[in-house]
Amino acid sequence: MSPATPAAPRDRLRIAIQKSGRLAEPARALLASCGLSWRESRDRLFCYGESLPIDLLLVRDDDIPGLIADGVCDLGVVGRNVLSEQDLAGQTDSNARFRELRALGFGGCRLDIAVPDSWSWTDASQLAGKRIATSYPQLLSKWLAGQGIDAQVVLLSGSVEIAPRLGQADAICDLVSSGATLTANQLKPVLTLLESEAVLAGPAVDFEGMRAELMELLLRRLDGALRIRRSKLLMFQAPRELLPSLLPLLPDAEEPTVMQIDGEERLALQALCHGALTWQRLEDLKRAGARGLMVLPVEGLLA
Ligand code: PRT
Ligand code: ZN
Repeated sequence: MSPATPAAPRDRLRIAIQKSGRLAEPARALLASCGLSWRESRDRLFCYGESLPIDLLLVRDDDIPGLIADGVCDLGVVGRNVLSEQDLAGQTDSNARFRELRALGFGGCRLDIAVPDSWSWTDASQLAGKRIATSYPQLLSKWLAGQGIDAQVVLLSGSVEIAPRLGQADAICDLVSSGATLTANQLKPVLTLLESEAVLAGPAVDFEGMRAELMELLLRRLDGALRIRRSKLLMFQAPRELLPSLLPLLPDAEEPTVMQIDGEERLALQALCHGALTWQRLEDLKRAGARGLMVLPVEGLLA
């Protein structure tokens, strides 16, 4: 991004998202599901909002908090790990510079401390006097201070997981999702410092005028889109007398629509469920007498 990029105009909203990487596609897809569409600039760094005055700036994820702090962008989609680290790094007092407006349900990972498999781990006091390699020095130092542990923070910008094998550190503090990278490097996770996912971030101060209106509209649509993502329409049939044992199995469902079929005794039900409809839940429903179970995606929802 050019350093001369001007501040976001007051009558439009400008959102920074990752140009490429783990959060790039899901961020765009989520914003598109809120009815946003764009015309892309030739250099593929800027997307001009067509359906609404909401533009995108495509950047490296690490630049997003700084762009918000400088007012170049109004909002950003970034991992909580990056936002929290940079929030701590840039604070001149203890006040947060950024606000996490919504958790977005993708890019999930944990910031973990991991130690060599060979350690017999008991508790955090074992880290005292040790060297811990990380790309998250602020979050790690804050955590160590909170625990009263005196350890050395070794700052690395990448390949943190090989630091113990190279003799650069005794333990690491890094992002983990499946855990495969740790296993491949003979490390094991022992503590979680932060549960992370992609978030919509903004400055700690409120917007005014048109930007405030646009943000309200965006958040309203985002809430609807996030709710729909988690929602499924469940359809099944069951004998009427089994209803009292079936309905408690749907605690996250809205009032089901019940239709009579085959005279009085057999019912067809449809319920909008807002939680995960796992195989386990479907099997529980079947055991309780539900038949013809069908789970359908929800494309739109207007209360
Ligand atoms: O180019 P740019 O700077 O924009 O991208 P980047 O390479 O810095 O970021 P990217 O795309 O790798 O990650 C962006 C964000 O995705 C991170 O800031 C996190 O919020 C989130 N995320 C989710 C992850 C992971 N999962 C993840 N597993 N970011 C990194 N990892 C790495 C981790 O650092 C480790 O090396 O994957 C490895 C561990 O993965 P597992 O599955 O083996 O445990
Ligand atoms: Zn990055």
